[in-house]
Amino acid sequence: MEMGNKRYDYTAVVGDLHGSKIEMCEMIDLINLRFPNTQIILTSDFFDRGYDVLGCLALARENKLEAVLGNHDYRFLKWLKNRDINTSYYQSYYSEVSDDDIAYLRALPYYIELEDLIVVHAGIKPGLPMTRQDPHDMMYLRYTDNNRRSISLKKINKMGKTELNAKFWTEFLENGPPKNVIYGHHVHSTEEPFITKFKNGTMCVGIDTGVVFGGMLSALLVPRTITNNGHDWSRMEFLKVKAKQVYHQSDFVVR
Ligand SMILES: [Mn+2]
Repeated sequence: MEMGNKRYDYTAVVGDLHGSKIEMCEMIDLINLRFPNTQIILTSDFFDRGYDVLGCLALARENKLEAVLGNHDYRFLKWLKNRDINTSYYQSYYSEVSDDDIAYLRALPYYIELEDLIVVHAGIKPGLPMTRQDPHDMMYLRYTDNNRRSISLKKINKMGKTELNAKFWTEFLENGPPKNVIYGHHVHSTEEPFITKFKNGTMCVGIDTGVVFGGMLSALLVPRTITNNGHDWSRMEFLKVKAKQVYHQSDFVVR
């Protein structure tokens, strides 16, 4: 989803939404006011848990925001394909979602890659170029064992990370990803984005600070370089909008 030749002054990656429309509006206003001419990229997960899923989706579409497909958005698209399957849960969204919203969702990529950064909803595996990453990993990756079998959060919360020898996907990158990776999907903390730094000078930044769980909506904001061939990472900062309330109770201990 490259936006032609448009030159921006900043890039902002905004974390997972889950229907948190008021906080999303506040964040977009904050970015537009303080950092005009910003390329905004969402880690998405518009769907489930929150109070105004379709409002967030419409806002993203109307503002022509770029976004990567989240697992919850993917689930809705999957449901759309075969509407008669067991769950009527998505029916309420479907009765109100516009064709434009569906077209917007269907056009979302699994990742967005700029000169010196990658935005993905969940994670990536090491040693593979982005074009060869598994879409399922890009939307779902979290903890696995050493054989890369997924371990659910439920199991981790029950038995403990150490006991299960569970490793977060970033722990497999060892020397680091080829470019900085900004991701959502996993709430490491409801206060602060989670930064993992690597030997090669790159980093992974987990930007989902659980707004729907009463945490924050966070955005990573970084200026582009004057020559416009990347970003000035020494000037990276985080913008935060506190959730107005707890919209959904988390089943998991945030760690
Ligand atoms: Mn997710």
